Amino acid sequence: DEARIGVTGLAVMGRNLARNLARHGHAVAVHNRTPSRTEALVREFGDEGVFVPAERPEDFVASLERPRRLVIMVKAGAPTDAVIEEFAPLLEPGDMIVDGGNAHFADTRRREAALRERGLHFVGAGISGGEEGALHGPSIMPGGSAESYEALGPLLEDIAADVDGTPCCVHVGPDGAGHFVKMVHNGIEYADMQLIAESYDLLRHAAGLSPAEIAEVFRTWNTGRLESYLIEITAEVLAHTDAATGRPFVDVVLDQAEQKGTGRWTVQTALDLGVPVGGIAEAVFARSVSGHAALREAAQGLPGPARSRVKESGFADAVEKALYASKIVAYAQGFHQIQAGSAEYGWDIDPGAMATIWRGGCIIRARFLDRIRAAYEADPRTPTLLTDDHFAEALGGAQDAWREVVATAARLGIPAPGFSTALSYYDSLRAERLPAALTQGQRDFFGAHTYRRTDRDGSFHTLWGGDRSETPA
Ligand code: NBP
Repeated sequence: DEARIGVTGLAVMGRNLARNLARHGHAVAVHNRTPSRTEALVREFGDEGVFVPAERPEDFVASLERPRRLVIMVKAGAPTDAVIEEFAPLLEPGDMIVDGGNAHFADTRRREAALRERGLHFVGAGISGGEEGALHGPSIMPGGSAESYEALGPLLEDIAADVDGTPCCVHVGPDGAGHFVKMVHNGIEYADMQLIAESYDLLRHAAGLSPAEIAEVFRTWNTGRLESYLIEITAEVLAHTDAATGRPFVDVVLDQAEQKGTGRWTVQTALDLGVPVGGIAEAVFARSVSGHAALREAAQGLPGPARSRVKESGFADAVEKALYASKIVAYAQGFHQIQAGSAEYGWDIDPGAMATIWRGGCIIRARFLDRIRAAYEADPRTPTLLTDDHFAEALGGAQDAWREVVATAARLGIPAPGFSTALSYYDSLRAERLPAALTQGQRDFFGAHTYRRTDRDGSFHTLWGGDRSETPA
C-alpha cells in the first residue's frame, strides 16, 4: 500500500493524468490492459515522480493505500463497464472508483447505484482540457458522494488548473452531476465555436476580409471582453498558411465538421428536460448540415440574393457586439439546462461554482466566465443570466449591431443560425405576448387539447364543430 491513487487506462489521457499526479508528489499506481503502455510510461517519464507499475489487476489494487482511490481512464461505454467489473470484486467497502472518461451521465447514475449497493463509492468525474489539460491542469467536474469527495478532492484540486489561487475543481453533486455538467460544458463549447465560425464567415463574405486580416480582428477582440482560449486559437488557425499550397490553411480544409457526440447528448437531454437550448442545437445541426455532402451538392444551383458587400467600416465592431450578445444567450441557455438537470435529479448544483471551475483548464476558459460567476454571486436564484446587470447592459449596447448583423446575413444569403437563434430567443423571452396563444387555439380546434385563459383559472375547450360556445374542461 504505497500509492496514494491509481490510474488504469494509460492512453493519452490516463498517462498524462498519472504524470500530473506524480509531478505533484503523489505516488501513483499505474496499470493498463496492454502492459506495454505501462512499461512505456515508466520508461519515458519515470523520473517525474513515483510510479508504481503493475501488470496484474490484483497487484495494482494491492499497491493502493486505503481507502483505495482508483481512476479509470478507458474508452467510454462498454470498456468502462468491463473495467469496473474487473476491479470492483477486488475492492473493499469504502474504496472509490473514479471514472474520468466521457461517460453519459445516465450511465454514471446506473454505475453509481450498482456500486453503492456493493459498498463502493463511484465518482463520475468530467475532465476537460484534452491531453494538454490532463498533463498541465484540467478542469475537473467530479460527481459522487460528499464522503468520497473528502478523500479525493484534495488530490484532484491539486492537479487541476488554477485561476487566481482557486482550483478548477469542485464537488459538483451526487452521482451523475459531474458528467452532466461536463456534457453541458461541451454543448456550450459547440455553441461558442459555431458563433465564432459565423463571425469569421461574415467578416470574410460580407466585409470581404482575408483570413489573415480576420486573424488580426480576432487578435484585437482577444484583448477585450471576448478574451478566451477559443478566440485565441481562432486567430492562430486563421493566420496559418498551408505549406503545400501556400494558400490560407482554412481554405484547404474540407468544410465538413465532425463530432464525437457530447453536443448531441446535450441537445437530446435538453429536449427531455424541456429546456430551450437553440444555440447548442443549431451548432450541432450546423455541423450536421456541413457533413451532408450530397444534399449540399444537390443544392448548389439554388437561387440566392445578389451578393454585395457591406461597407467595411464599423462592420467588424458590429460583429463583435453580435458575437458577445449571442454568446451571452448561448451560455444562459446552457446554465438553464444545468439548473433544470439539477432540479430534475436533485443534485443541488451551484451554477456559479461551475462558471468558476471553467475559468481554467478547459476549452471554453475565458474572462467571460468570471462575469457569470459574479452574476450568480449577486443573485444565486436568478432564472436567467440575461437579466444580470452586466449582461443586460451588454445586450442593450448590442441591440442595433446584433440586429444589423443578423439582417445583413439574411440579406446577403450568409447562413448565421447561431446569431439568428440567439436573437430569436432573446426576443421571445422579451415579448409581452407570444403567438403561443394561437398555437393553443389550433390545438384546441383540431384535438380538443384545451387552453387556459388570461382572465380566469381553469382549463377550457371551445366547441369548434358546434355553436363555438366555451365549456370548462
Ligand atoms: P481511449 O478512449 O482511446 O481509450 C483507450 C484506453 O482504453 C486504452 O488504455 C485501452 O487499453 C483501454 N481499453 C479499451 Br479501448 N477497452 C478496454 C477493456 N475492455 N478493458 C480494459 N481497457 C480497455 O483513451 P483516451 O483518448 O486517453 O481517453 C480516455 C477517456 O477520456 C475516454 O473516455 C475519453 O472519452 C475521455 N476524454 C478524452 C479526451 C481526449 O482529448 N482524448 C478528453 C477528455 C476526455 P489498451 O491499451 O489495452 O488498448
